[in-house]
Amino acid sequence: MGYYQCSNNTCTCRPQSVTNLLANGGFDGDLSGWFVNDSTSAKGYSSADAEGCMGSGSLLVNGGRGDIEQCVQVTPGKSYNFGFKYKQSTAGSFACYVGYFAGPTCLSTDQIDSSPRIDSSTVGSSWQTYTLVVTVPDGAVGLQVLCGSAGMANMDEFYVNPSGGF
Ligand SMILES: [Ca+2]
Repeated sequence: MGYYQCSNNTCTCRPQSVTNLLANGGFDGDLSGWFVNDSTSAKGYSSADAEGCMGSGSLLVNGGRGDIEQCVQVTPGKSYNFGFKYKQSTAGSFACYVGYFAGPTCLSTDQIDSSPRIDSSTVGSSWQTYTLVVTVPDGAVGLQVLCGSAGMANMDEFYVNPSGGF
């Protein structure tokens, strides 16, 4: 437990990379930046942080019928690193998709394609790392990260980054 760095009596958690396109990929204090299309009990904020930082937390998913989403603008044909950290006690508690859209705001009617389902059978009390390189299809300028859940999991430090990680 502890902060990433302290100076002049001010302590901060690890900042996300400036090239990470997502807003608030690390859930620093809340779910701002993300569109929550579900109840707060199914997609809520947890103070459990992937790096144990007291100034940050994570997304707590717990079943529900909807999802949590964020849309970023991308370049057709370009590759991006996608990833996040998670922990779950039951396999397949979360399911995420990377979707590609012809419009920059990821309207459902503009969807061109989607990644295969992203989930994991790895369980335990320690944080795990998921990484994937995605290539944006021709004609797509919006990329949406969407996660739903069938069980309970903590998720943190999401990124969509052309040149790095979280
Ligand atoms: Ca965090």
